[in-house]
Amino acid sequence: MLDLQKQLQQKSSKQVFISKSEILRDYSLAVQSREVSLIGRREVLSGKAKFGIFGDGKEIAQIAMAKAFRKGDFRAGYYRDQTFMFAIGAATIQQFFAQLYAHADVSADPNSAGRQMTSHFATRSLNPDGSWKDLTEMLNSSPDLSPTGSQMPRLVGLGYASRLYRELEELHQFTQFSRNGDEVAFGTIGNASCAEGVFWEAVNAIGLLKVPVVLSIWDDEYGISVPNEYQITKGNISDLLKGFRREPDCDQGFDIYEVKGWDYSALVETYTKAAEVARQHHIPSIIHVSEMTQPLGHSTSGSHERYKSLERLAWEEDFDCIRKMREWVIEQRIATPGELDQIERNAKKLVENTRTKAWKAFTLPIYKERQEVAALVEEMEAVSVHRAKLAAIRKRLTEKQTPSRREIMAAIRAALLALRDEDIPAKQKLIAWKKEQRQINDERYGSHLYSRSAESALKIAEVKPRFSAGSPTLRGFEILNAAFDTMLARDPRVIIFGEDVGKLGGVNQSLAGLQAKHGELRVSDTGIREATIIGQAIGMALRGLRPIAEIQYLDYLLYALQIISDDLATIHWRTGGGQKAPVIVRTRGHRLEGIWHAGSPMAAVIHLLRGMHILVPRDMTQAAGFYNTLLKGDEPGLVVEVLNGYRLREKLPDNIGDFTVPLGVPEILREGSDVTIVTYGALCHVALEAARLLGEVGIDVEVIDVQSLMPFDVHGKILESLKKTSRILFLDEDVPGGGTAYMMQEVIEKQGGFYWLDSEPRTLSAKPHRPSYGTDGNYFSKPNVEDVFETVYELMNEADPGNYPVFYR
Ligand SMILES: Cc1ncc(C[n+]2csc(CCOP(=O)(O)OP(=O)(O)O)c2C)c(N)n1
Repeated sequence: MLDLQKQLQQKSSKQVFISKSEILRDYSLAVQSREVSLIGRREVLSGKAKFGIFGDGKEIAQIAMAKAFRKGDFRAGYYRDQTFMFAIGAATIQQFFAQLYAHADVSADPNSAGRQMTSHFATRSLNPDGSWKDLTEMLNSSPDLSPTGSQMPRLVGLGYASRLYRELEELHQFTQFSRNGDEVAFGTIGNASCAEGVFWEAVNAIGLLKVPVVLSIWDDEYGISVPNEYQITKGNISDLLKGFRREPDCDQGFDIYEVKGWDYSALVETYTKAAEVARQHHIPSIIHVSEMTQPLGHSTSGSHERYKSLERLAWEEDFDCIRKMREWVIEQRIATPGELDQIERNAKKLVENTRTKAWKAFTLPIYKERQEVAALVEEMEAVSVHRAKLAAIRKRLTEKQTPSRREIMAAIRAALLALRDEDIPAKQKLIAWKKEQRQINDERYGSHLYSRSAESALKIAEVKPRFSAGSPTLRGFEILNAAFDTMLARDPRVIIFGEDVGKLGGVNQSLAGLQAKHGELRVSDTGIREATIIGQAIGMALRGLRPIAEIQYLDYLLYALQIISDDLATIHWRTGGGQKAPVIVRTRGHRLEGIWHAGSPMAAVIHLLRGMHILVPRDMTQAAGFYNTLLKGDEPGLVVEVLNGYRLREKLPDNIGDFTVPLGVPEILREGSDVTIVTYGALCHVALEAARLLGEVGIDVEVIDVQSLMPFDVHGKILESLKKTSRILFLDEDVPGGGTAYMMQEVIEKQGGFYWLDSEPRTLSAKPHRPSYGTDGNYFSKPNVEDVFETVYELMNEADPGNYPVFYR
């Protein structure tokens, strides 16, 4: 420990040398970035772009941070970081304007293909075919999101990955992702966002995991209009963070620095020092950058004069970081005022020229599309009896100075409406154009919700489980244990963690003994911190690892749902296929007891997690098969294991580590010809028992286990069943109108099941209240065998009351 202290002291006494030309380059960049903000704001206020949020007032600190950033490092920041992104060369000014205009083309806006609002950055970790690039040769940024503080959970994992890559020898081979775990994760956050719970959860996790993170707090004393005194106890975040401070002779905790946002040389020195310590010793630091300003106000949505005092506004002018740097440069005789004026003039010119280029590139294809449509409408005008109407539509479309695709499409639709009673050849051309462009636009705005790579989970070939005479019969948890053991042995990138996962081996023992066998870093305990358990997994997956993050019970997934929904599920789509995070979230739910151990909020999951696969295996063999499939794929997935399945006995497949269960393929558990029951998870057994009883009264029920809610029945197997039975019941343990309504829409609307129905489609779910405690509470809260029996019986009674008279009410 003393050695470490000595080394650290030597580091901190090191002077950082910056040449004059570098200082002037930095000044020029800061001025350019400010100009980007000013012109960007103008573009929004003049109606060329919809919304603007910029990094004005934060320029100098970000330039300093960029100096410490190395290849392989990662950023997890937020919408203020444009100067940093320019400084490391991971974003250009032209790309910035392209995103401001929402230029939906990945070559113009590589951050988000025009899908994210301005200043939401991301670098491209993937090749166009979805395979990984060499991340150690890149300066990386994970993709930004707008919910304040949401960059924090993944910062934990981005840093933790370095620790794993350094400390696990078996990972040293993955040189495309790490060189000895030397990579630092740089986080940035606004002062007000430090009031978010995830901030504290992440800081605590980073501190105790001892990961190389340099976290900057950009403190301009406000969160939109609300000052620090309403955000932070004592009004000062550094004061509050003192408890996390590392003691001099200790390697636990953070190094905490406070530095002014306008003090160029102190900032450079602080970042250099903090990053070196993090890189070499995996000691994290927090850099509280105070006295920052926001000269253009929070965003284009309002002006700060409404809530800042005149004194504050005057102070912000005096302490503007660029002004301060200018004064310092002159004072140090690095340049004369005249030379700096010239730099400022050049910067203005450069930014304005670049903006013009970005605008032209954005509008050109849209002008071209408008021209094509105008020409087609004109062609129709020549022969149509509705000439006047068409001419008016064309005029409206062409006289707009800045056309949008929305207006082009609306004009086409208006023209087709005008021509509804007239058939002319040019109309067909217009319809064909509309159809083609619809497809292009669906792709332009919606591609990459799921992977398109060779590893897409939907492309993973099915390998059936193999059984032999010697296959033992084990309890469910032992089946899973054998499966996880093989996964860990087969692939060193597989890392499993969660609450009670390590030493105890999981609350259901499915990981028992695996920490002892594979080591503490491969199977590890975490604190009770669901959001950052997921964030840890996201950051690790963004850096090439294959995390399996456990959330102890499905009901507690809600703590992490925001981050899974906002971040994980959208990563691939919101970067236009630029990044992927194949996280496996493992949890368990449904049948246990009481409100918070027996819930089944499946609709919440289904509707919030588009972009992930949602799997609900009915037993542990199916679960193992799903894990194998997901691990061969490159997409995130959620697996909900059935709580009461751990003690049930199943046959262990001989190929436990290799067999796969295909996604989106339901399984017919029982064939029948009268009614189809569509269900999943724990209710499979309930449905089968009800089907047995119904068989006794002459009703032949087909039971289908959906098992993969997303993707849902990709081959239309359920429709085939419905064609046979023409009656259908959707059954689950979610609230009424939850998972059952989702399944009904899939089959009745999407698959066209409506046309094959002889009875109205039915749903049977749990009650709208949460499951009540105890055996009886459960019986009257959730669908049971008798409920299923009666619901199906009613369907048959309606169809044939003579043969199926009601006997129970
Ligand atoms: C979860 C969430 N709540 C509210 C908002 C609306 N919002 C956007 S920025 C902001 C203020 C953030 O202030 P701060 O963290 O200090 O960063 P700054 O914008 O000042 O750089 C708020 C309240 C949001 N984006 N996300």
